[in-house]
Amino acid sequence: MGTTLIRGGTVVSATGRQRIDVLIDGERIAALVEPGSAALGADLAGAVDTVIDATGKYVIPGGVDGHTHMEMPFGGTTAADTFETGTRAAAHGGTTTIVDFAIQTPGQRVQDTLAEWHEKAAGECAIDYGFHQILGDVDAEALKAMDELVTEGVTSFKMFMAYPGVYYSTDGQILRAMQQAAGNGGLVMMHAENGIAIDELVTQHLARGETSPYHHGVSRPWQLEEEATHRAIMLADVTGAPLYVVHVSAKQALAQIAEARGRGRNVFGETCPQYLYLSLEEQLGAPGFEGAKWVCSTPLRSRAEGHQDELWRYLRTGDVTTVATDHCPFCFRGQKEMGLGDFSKIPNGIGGVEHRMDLMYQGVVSGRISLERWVEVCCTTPARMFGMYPRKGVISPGADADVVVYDPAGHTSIGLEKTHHMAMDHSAWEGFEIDGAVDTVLSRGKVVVAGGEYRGRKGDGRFVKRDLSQNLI
Ligand code: DUC
Ligand code: ZN
Ligand code: ZN
Repeated sequence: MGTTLIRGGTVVSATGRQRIDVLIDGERIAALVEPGSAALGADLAGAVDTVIDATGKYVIPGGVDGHTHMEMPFGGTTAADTFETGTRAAAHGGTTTIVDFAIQTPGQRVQDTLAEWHEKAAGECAIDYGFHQILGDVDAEALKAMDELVTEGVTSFKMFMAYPGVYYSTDGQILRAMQQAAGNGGLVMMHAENGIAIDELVTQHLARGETSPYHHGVSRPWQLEEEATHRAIMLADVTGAPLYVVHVSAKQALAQIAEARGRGRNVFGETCPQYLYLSLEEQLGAPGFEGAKWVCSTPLRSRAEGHQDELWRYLRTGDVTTVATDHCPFCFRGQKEMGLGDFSKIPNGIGGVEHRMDLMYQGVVSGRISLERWVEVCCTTPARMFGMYPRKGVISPGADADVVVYDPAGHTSIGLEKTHHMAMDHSAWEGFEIDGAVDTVLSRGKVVVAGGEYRGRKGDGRFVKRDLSQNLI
């Protein structure tokens, strides 16, 4: 692998930007070198093994997507991307670390499910990966397992207030898991929707013959996201545990998070590009069964109600802490089609791991967020939040050399199937024109993508044992 110099670019961090060169030695960043600096020898470029010209381009830390579901079993089928295809697609899009979810369902030992997910991912990934643990059955054994997992680098635990009978936890179970996390330093992640009430609404819509994908959205109204978010915050308050609310889509839920943060609570909100750009009316309400492509939970929200603009505002002002994808791809043919005539049978999920960096860069182009905030919410903060900083999420001596050269003059058109690398027969982002393009991607010092071409290998990616100490930002 040797030494690499990334020369001529502008290094962007969460706190600023600087014209400086990046020297990589093996898998790590060795130094940031002032152009023309004599300190490391006048002709550094001549002394290294590889020179990457980043003139006119941004040099940013590799993206960290803290919420993906490769090969996730859901509603009788399995998410279409394997760890191999999904991480390769992520690399194409400038993401160099994912944190995926091992899933425990009732009757399973937590440790066994984590072992199963390790097996699925080992030797398959193009980029580094970590795991959160989904707790689908919080009992005494599962609580004990939480203590064990935090010592094994799995330091965050997701529970569901939705999906009764599948992943759902009662308030009592949530309270117990939060108490455990308060004791062992783990982070509780919450899918905050009132699933009991939602199931009633789903039954009522179907009984009225309202079976289209649009009704997936209206059966999960924002009130039931706001209510669950508030409840989760109150449970966290009682226990003293920090709380990370995943895939927030309703502006009212974010107002709850902002209010808690205003009271000094350790409550954090994650959103996803789909909630910033897409809507109930335009996508879920597309003609015929087309809207199934965008069935996910929490659902896309009404543009008329102004959720998207409010989410951008919260992102700019800091109450949205991170942007992840909740990448959970299903093909239209054969998978989404399982819900023809009954929206409740459409597997929930949107694929997007490949497009997050590009899509969020559009927020910079349109002036909604700064260049630094882009790096902060997509790279640095997820690394800090999930205990991987300063190995990940920053270009600094000693950090892993996960680096993206991003070309602001590039252009990416997201089209039908084969303009992306995800294992899907459609794209939720079809028709999006992206100003800017990923140019070169390095994962621990190795060029894995250059000029749109994949140069890595499956198995390049390693498990990241996460640390508790940086869990909070
Ligand atoms: N939401 C989704 O859209 N898919 C997977 C699970 C979830 O919570
Ligand atoms: Zn969820
Ligand atoms: Zn998810």
